Amino acid sequence: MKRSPIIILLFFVLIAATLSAKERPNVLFISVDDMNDWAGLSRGYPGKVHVPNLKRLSNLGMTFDNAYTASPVCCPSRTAVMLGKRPSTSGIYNNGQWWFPHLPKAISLPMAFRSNGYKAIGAGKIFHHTAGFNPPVQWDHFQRLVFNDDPWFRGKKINYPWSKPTKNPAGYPFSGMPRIPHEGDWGTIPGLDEGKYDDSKTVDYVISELGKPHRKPFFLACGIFRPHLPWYAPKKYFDLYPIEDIVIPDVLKDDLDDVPEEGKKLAASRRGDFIRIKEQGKWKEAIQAYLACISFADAQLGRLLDAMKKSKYSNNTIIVFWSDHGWHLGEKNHWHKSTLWEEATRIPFIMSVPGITEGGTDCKRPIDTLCIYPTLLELCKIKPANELDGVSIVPLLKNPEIPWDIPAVSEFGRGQCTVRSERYRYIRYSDGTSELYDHSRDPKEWNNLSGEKYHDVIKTLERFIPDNFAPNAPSKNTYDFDPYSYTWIDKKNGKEIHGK
Ligand SMILES: [Ca+2]
Repeated sequence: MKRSPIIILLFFVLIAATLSAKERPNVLFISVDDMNDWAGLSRGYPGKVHVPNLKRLSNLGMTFDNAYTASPVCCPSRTAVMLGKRPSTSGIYNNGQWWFPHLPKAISLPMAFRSNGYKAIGAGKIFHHTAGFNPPVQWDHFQRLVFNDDPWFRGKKINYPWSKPTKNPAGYPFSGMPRIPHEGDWGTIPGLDEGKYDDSKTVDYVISELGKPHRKPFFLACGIFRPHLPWYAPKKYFDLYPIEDIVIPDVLKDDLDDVPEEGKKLAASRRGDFIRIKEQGKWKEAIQAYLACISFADAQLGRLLDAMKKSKYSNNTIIVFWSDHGWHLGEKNHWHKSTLWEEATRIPFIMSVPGITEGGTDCKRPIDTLCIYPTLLELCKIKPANELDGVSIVPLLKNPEIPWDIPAVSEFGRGQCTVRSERYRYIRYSDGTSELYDHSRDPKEWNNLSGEKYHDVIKTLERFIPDNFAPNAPSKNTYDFDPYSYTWIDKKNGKEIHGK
């Protein structure tokens, strides 16, 4: 029988596609929000934390026990990861700055993958979660975080446990619904099925993509929102943490006495929440809710790992798991993120790379999240099209013990920075004042050593503080933004920037 040339051609196309898919791994990119080092890391929560799926993932790959954020607040942290540029390069220092109209030529991670033969798909919170941070133009498809659903808008039948709902006059652009209070809001939602939570829906979408055939290799991003406030989770996750077992973190009464004024200011920001929580005797309850949300996020990770195992992609998919920054629950008399200390900067970070990482290994070398962009590109054999601030950690993935003299760097606001080596943390505030902690003797960063005696240590660390901090990017009110056409209009000159 004579074969048709078309069939022969199709055969070779199929072989070529199979080969290229084999050569280039897929990426499952999983982020969580505000998850601090209590999530199964050493020196984390002193009590028991239920994160069986984080343990499962760490058994599949390499856990970085000294991983740090690029910036201890959502938008700058995520922008840094997704653009491969530090806040001091991009000028994106806070949650009120849109990156796309400011840097329209920047190549985000999904864009880098797409322009190199990959399909980029995602769901949930990858960039900052409010409107205008996640231009659809970057993705083949993206399912946005389901804001117009529980637990964001719960109707009137829910009793708020201790704070009252407030109205955000802006609301959300898609639903126009008022926003529930952000601070000090936690609990269970009686009658709401676990599958109806926003994070469940994000993960549903990613699981459905793992069940599909893909002709191209994929970059698949799953942005789990928890344990970001509000701390709502199904009851069974609260039940994992009986209130009598909750451990309140160690707080040194005069801890802030040796901290410069700028550090004291950061510690005092949004302290009102902490004061109210303590006044109402809710500290343990708040910790319980935070832990419940960590475990709920962990359960969502478990669903992803199950789906990955069942899929045909499991042998050829890199998994990277990272949190956008940490969170204080009273340490240093602070509640929230937005400081340069260990609590706000240290994060869970795990990578599993088939053929490279050995399952169940730990790496103690300090890294920061700027490594994600160059590492993924290197592993997927993509040459970066623009300059990146971070370094690839492929050498550590191959051998976690190799000498590594690059510290982790985290920035908060223009001109403020911390450098974390395996042993020390150095902090420098915008007015030049500083802190130094020796983690070999002081893991809670209680004793500020900054001074002449440690001149040599400081000199080694301050080399990594950026020489220049880019001016602040324009704030959101520079533009009119239309979420439907995803267009920004510069109010000054009428210039339009399209993100769709
Ligand atoms: Ca202190």
